[in-house]
Amino acid sequence: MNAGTADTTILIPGRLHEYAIERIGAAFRVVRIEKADPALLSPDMIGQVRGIAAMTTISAAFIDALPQLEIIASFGVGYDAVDARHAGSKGVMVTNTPDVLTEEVADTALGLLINTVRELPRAEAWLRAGRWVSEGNYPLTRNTLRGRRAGIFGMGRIGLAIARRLEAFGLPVSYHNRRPVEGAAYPWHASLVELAASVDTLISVAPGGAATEKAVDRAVLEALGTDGVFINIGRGSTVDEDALAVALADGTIRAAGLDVFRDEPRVPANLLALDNASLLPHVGSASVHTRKAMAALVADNLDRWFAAGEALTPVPESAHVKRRPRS
Ligand code: 8YV
Repeated sequence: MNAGTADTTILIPGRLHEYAIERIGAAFRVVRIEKADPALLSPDMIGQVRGIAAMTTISAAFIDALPQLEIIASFGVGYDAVDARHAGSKGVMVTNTPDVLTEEVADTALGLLINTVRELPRAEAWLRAGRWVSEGNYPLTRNTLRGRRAGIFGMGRIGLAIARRLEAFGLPVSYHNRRPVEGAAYPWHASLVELAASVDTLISVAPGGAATEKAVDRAVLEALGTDGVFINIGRGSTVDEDALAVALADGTIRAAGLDVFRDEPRVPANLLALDNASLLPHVGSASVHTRKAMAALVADNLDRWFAAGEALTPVPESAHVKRRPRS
């Protein structure tokens, strides 16, 4: 155990990566509960929790219920499940796990794009079903990456890593963020509809939350057009899934590749029914290598916070938070 942290209580609500649990358990006193519900903690315990490590929803009410809480170390780069603004306003640090998953998620995005456009999962299913022998070659795909123009919604670290890969594939790239990204040498569009209208391949890496709720709607899909391909590797909440299912069914756009959904792990039946949708079960960062690096960063943030009073990867909403003297 680290000197001085063995009596520091870290709460782990719900499931968490085993390596994070192991690392945190080696340095701190760990309390585990089924979900982030204060009713599951004794009054004593409520007064002891100084840190949370989680990959689940952490609400404002839960933060308020824990008077000694100093830090929430969230697993994942997206932290829409944590009320980070509230935490920041209460002087509670929130950390996420950026950088260590960037290249993995970008790899997955390109895989999903190619699967969607060139129908590789369906071609493999053809082979496995014996149809290559019984019926002959898999039909030529109507879609190709050749000649496509890509637009990225959410040009952060992962967006840039996807853009680099798209460039290597020979596709011109442009993007939409609220503001142009300093140092990004790609054309910026002031609105998502404008971006969609100027490309035929829209890739969303946008984070979840109120600002992006159902941002990809009927109007965006119409602007993308009948050759349009939509890829989502960010968050399901950024898409109007019903509008997307209709757009895929009625030919408003050509195809979609989705790794994320609004109500995971439930995937809407109207998307499952479509053969021009390529669907993955949220595997963007899901390799042993990358998930272990994410778990390590959760533990490293807690270690650094309690040893030195600073976090390695604070989210912007809590970047101002300083460690308070203990009451
Ligand atoms: C993880 C993710 O699947 O990092 C993110 O934001 O969506 C994924 O890498 C997720 O965090 C696991 O809960």
